[in-house]
Amino acid sequence: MEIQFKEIYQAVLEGDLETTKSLVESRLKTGSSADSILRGGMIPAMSEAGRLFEEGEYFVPELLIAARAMQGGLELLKPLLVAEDVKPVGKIVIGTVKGDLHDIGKNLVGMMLQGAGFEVTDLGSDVDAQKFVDAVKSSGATVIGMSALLTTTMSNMPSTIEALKIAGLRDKVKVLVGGAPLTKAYADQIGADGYAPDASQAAKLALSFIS
Ligand code: B1M
Repeated sequence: MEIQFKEIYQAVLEGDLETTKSLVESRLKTGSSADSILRGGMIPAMSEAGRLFEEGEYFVPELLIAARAMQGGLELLKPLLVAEDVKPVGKIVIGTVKGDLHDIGKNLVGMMLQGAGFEVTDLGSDVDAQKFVDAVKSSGATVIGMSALLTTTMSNMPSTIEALKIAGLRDKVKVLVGGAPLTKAYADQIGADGYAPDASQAAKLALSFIS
């Protein structure tokens, strides 16, 4: 975190949406670039929120409100980031697999990924294999993130990996999986590139894929 963005960092970390938005607006008015606010204050705050979550100091609600403050700030920065031509650190397509409507965890993963600087294409829930592949083609993403909350739907993950192979994309795209019933062993068994037990570690793993 850069000291000049300490207040923004603190506001995001505390999940204070209104303060985040007004501080971001005032920093923009006094000449800070959108990129410097994002990388100097907001991204470090989300990564600290992730660390606190992993250590059991933050729970899902705290992480959600921090992510909501982050989103509020991002909305203000987005048009300027486009104008400043700031490139995302990477592109990722995420979704909950076919037959599965649980999206709270997946949304949290998406927010953490955005917080880490990714351009996220969120396909929502009940996403079939071909839709993942089509989104990779149209977005140019190099990572796919699949979420499943049901033991009956996690078995739909391998079909996306198979569809990537058929489309000739398997060696160009890393596959990240997660969700309550999943394990690292299952991820290995289906040939995924990684498994993350929570949103914070999903963002870390995705970053490691592209570095
Ligand atoms: Co459902 N549901 N549900 N449900 N639901 C569970 C999952 C269940 C465990 C409840 C239970 O029986 N104890 C059970 C599954 C049992 C099983 O398969 N073993 C279950 C069931 C059975 C069902 C229905 C079949 C019930 C019915 O209709 N008979 C039905 C299925 C509908 C369908 O999907 N087709 C159903 C429906 C629903 C609601 C619609 C009512 C609602 C979902 C609303 C929504 O998501 N918009 C719902 C909810 C809320 C739950 C519980 C209560 C909470 C899930 C949740 O949001 N957790 C859940 C019980 C529970 O978990 N205590 C349950 C909070 C969330 C932040 O955690 O999603 O685990 P989670 O995400 C974590 C990690 O897993 C990880 O990071 C997240 C944050 O750190 N993670 C990833 C998740 N995705 C990741 C992806 C990654 C990496 C990490 O990389 C890409």
